[in-house]
Amino acid sequence: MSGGGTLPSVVDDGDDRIVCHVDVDCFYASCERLRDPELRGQPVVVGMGYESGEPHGAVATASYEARAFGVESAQPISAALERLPRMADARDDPSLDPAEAGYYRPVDLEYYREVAERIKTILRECADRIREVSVDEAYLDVTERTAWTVVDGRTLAEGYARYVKERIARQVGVPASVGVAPNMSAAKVASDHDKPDGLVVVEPGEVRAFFEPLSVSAVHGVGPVTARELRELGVETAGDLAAADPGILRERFGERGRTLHERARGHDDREVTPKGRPKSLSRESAFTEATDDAARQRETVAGLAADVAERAAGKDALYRTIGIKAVTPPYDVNTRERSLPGPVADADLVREVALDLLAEFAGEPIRKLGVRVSNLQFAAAEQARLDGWDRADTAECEGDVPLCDQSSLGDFDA
Ligand code: TTP
Ligand code: MG
Repeated sequence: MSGGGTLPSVVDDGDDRIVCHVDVDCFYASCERLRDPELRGQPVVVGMGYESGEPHGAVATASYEARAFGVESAQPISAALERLPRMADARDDPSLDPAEAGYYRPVDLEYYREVAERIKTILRECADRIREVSVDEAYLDVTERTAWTVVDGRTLAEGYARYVKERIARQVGVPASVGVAPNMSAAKVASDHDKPDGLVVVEPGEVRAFFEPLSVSAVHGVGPVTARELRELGVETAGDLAAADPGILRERFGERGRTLHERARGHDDREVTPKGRPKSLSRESAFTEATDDAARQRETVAGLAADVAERAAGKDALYRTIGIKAVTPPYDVNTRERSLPGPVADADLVREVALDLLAEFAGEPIRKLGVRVSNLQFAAAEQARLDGWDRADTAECEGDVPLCDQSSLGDFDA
């Protein structure tokens, strides 16, 4: 950020934080094994739209033993069956080898949710703040529970992560991979780095080196499409991405380019906040060309302010700080904010304060404007609902949608 103030609520590089990312290994298959010991150690395929004995449906997940046969998520069951026949068929058919067959089960979401609920209870006990990303995946901020201090050649954080992992194994009975790092995106990559049953620790100061050799698609937020586009630019590894020209990335991918560049460099300021309870809410709008037309600028800010206030109202959020962002050519990001004596939910006030802050830029050309409310508080009734782990949707933050957690709510600096 240059050319202006920084928002005090934005954390620095957060090198002292300790974030764990927990992701259960082949979750649905692990749940099936939990209630049917016959499946343990065996190839297991869980099919969406699958019915016993039928070839219909698609693979929701496969155990690692089944993956070794080439079975993977989203594959049609018929294709999976070609690679890995059903155990029942193999037993009846002398031309098939039961040692090269697997168990197929239909999805039973209700049961998986129950198991997820048991895991969630443990995770809640293990961290001060947790963010549930999908049915089998969560970020934990454990900064207050442990430390990066090294004792006998290991960090205390590693011991703590092992404790979390073992509690899940012992109390619930499913294997999970855990990544520990000073920020969310590095923790996410770490948990994925040594699956299944992984425990990967990336200490502060090692994040950039850890990313360096990885494929660019390992960077959280780089899906197959972005990976392909990056490769066209000659960017193959996360190290290449970290070293790439930020101007070119921004040109090609917009703000997202900046975020991905930062992540590859080991920076990720996002805080672990419960889903639906962001640290801030904001909206931005870019002009096709920089404009110094004060009326247009004010009109834009007024519109953004109304939008942000409405979203805050929709979330039953009160705010104590109102801010604006003004991007001036070439790409100087200026932020200004004002804090109020107490939390409010007042659309007129958001507009007034935002316009007042804009006045400082009178006469300057502006490329982009943003309005943000922060220091949020949520009404108590709403908190109970938002805390619920009530959805079985998955992989929400994968693919080419990198800004879908709290940063999608528009954190200026995400
Ligand atoms: P993931 O955590 O992505 O996958 P996983 O737990 O099966 O395997 P691993 O973490 O070891 O790589 O998703 C969690 C569950 O979500 C998964 O068990 C099944 C479900 N799911 C689908 O139904 N369809 C999909 O395409 C994916 C990726 C997951
Ligand atoms: Mg998983």
